[in-house]
Amino acid sequence: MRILVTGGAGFIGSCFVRRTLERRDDQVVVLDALTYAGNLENLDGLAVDEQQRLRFMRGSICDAAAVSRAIENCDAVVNFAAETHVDRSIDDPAVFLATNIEGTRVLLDQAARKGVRYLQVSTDEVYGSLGKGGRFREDSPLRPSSPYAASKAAADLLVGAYAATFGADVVISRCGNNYGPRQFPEKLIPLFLSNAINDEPLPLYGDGENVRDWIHVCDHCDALRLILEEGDAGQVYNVSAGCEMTNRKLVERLLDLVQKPWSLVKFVDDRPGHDRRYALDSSRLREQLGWSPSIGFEDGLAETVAWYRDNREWWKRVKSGEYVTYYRKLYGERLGGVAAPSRNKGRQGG
Ligand code: NAD
Ligand code: TDX
Repeated sequence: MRILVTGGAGFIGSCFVRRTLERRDDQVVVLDALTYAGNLENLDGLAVDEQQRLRFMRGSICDAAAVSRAIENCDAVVNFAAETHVDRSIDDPAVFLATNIEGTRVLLDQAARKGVRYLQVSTDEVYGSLGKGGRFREDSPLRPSSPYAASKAAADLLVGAYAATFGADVVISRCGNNYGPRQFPEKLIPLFLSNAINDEPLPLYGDGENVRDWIHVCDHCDALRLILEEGDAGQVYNVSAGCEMTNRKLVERLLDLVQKPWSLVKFVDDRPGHDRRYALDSSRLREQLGWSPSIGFEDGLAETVAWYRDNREWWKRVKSGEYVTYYRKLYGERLGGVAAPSRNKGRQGG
């Protein structure tokens, strides 16, 4: 199988590429714009076999000509390419709408024209926020809270429309929060781990009682492969390992693993529109396609911590650029950094 993997230089996409190339008969074409979140180092060591089964093309999913070149001879498309960080979508929604909606439209046009299967990698955030009880099912209403989530929900609707109107062969996956190696250190786990290792403050939003549904990135990627090959056309599949946790609990575990004190935690203003709880019912995926996760949270988290401990150079390089300026702008002196506008003032341009 030859698969076009868009966003394959990012966190989850690069894991999917790695796992795909473990199958000797598969080939991968990566199309990635290499935004701040894309990193060619994430693909290091791959495709060094004699058959050169990995091809990398730098380009945007919004660029029809680039997509047309990349999709040639491919049997399927898996779309990971997206702007993915909620806080950035609050600061600057425009690029989220461009990449996540228009980019999806460009990909769908070409996948439908070629008649190849298209998998849209979506998220639990499209459903919005849950109270204490219940879990989202695939038919739960879409009530996105952030511009990021709204752009992903819009893309999901577009995918459904291409199936209904043009008979496109599409499937959609909706997964909870991923963790594992090579995640950009703006997301909770890698940000807090890398800060804690450096004895830097950990900015915990609100009361820290928000709940996320965690899954190891490899379990997510295995589910995606199954959905790609065996999912029913037009169907949506929730992907969850059933591991719900408050941010506060998670941070306690992280600090234990790196043996750093709770005093590093600094409570900061809550994220506007911050969803209180996510939890997914993934019985469709488990019962119809026979998927189950294989990595327990304790083991997966310990392995992730070890990866960040052993790969300081990776995250030091990633953190050394624009990232630092961005976070100083958001949190300023509250993190003990340079004086800077507060989070909300910054957002209003003050
Ligand atoms: P990431 O931010 O680590 O990587 C995104 C990748 O997309 C980067 O390599 C970036 O360069 C690339 N990209 C951005 N804009 C592009 C464009 N216009 N054209 C081509 N490439 C572009 O993201 P991730 O965490 O790996 O997420 C991958 C996908 O999975 C996203 O669609 C996201 O919505 C979805 N998802 C993520 C999570 C999670 O917890 N991280 C959970 C559920 C779903
Ligand atoms: O500095 C922080 N402090 C903090 O308290 C950050 C970055 C996050 N948080 C909180 C907000 C969330 O409740 O931690 C939780 C996780 O935050 P993120 O890592 O930003 O992830 P989240 O907003 O839950 O979204 C993630 O999961 C779904 C991914 O970023 C999305 O791409 C994915 O679709």
